[in-house]
Amino acid sequence: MHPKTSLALFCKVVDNYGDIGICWRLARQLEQEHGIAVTLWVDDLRSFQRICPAVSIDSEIQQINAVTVKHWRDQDSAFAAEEIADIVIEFFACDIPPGYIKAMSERTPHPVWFNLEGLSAETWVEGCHALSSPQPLSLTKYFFFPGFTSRTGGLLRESGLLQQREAFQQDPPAIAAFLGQFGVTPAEMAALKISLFCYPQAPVAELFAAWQANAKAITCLVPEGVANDAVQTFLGQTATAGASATRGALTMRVLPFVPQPDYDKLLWACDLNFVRGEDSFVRAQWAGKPFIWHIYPQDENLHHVKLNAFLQATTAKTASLIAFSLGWNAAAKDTIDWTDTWPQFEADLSKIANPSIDWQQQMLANGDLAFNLLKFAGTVKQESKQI
Ligand code: TRH
Repeated sequence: MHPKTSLALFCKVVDNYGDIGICWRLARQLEQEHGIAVTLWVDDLRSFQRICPAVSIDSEIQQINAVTVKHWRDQDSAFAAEEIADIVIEFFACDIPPGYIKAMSERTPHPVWFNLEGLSAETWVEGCHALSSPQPLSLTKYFFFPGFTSRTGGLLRESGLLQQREAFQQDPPAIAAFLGQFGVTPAEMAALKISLFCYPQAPVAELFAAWQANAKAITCLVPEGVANDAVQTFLGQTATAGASATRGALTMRVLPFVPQPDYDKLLWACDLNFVRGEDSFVRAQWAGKPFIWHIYPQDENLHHVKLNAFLQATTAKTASLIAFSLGWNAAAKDTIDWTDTWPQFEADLSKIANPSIDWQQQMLANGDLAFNLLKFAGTVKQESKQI
């Protein structure tokens, strides 16, 4: 019997939950669907615990869903060549420990070494995806880019995800039970359901005012800690999980920050999702519902270039979605009047829902990121045997 392929995934949490969110999703999928022995090195167990309550924040090493999780805190220790995995991934150019790199060079064969990059729809990504970069100690690193075209690594997607989603969306009692556990009432379920996940800079208070004045009832479900100031002002009380208030057409309900698989269900259950960063942005695309993306802000408004690249690439759009997205990300040329912009966008929601299914078909054709990454690692291994 062949020993399992081993893989080490190094994750530094720069900010929030996206870094660990992506690495955890990838680690689980590699183990569950491909039988890889995965070790996930992560420096911030507290952030990890927020999306995965099974994580113990005091453990140096723990097994979660058959993935070995190591608390990454010591950059200086030495490693033996036998400890080095067959495949090594550094997420987002985090510097992996020098001792680990040295042991990589002492291992025969050398592991296949990846830098897994962030997601962008910009066209230069295709030219950089899978490029090799010679490193000291005769090592080679490969750049692996997720993306939206067949010349990129594709998007993270577990096998069976879309079937699970469809089964859930076609099961009203399951949706009612899921939302009911957060106190969402039948009347709130019958309204236009919107999940809200964004950065603090979003013009949330202005949008709440437009929703309050809406012709149709709206239920806004917001995880605890998100848009805290505006939510608190609207509620007139602390925005802790379970708090809710109705003003005009808008009912606001604060949810707990849910475990990662439940966040998918929340996206599947809502009619419109506001998402942010990278991982929730991708999950919203697999949810098959209209969504608005709040992109992670970068210096010199670099994120506006990325936002525009995505808006240009996606087929799931209307003029009102583009106007809304630019306004939401402070990337519009003119000042946005949300009381005008919202009704136009709301009227277009059904038009956006269908193209989003076409967009999904395009993304599906690119294969999923975990599969593409392993396939590429196999090719690299094969080529290095022939040299
Ligand atoms: O949290 P984010 O803003 O994360 C990131 C980081 O800031 C990172 O440094 C940056 O590189 C990246 O954005 C672009 O947003 P994101 O990527 O959507 O990650 C959120 C994760 O949290 C995702 O895995 C879903 C999960 N989540 C839950 O598990 N439960 C919840 O209730 C919510 C709201 C999210």
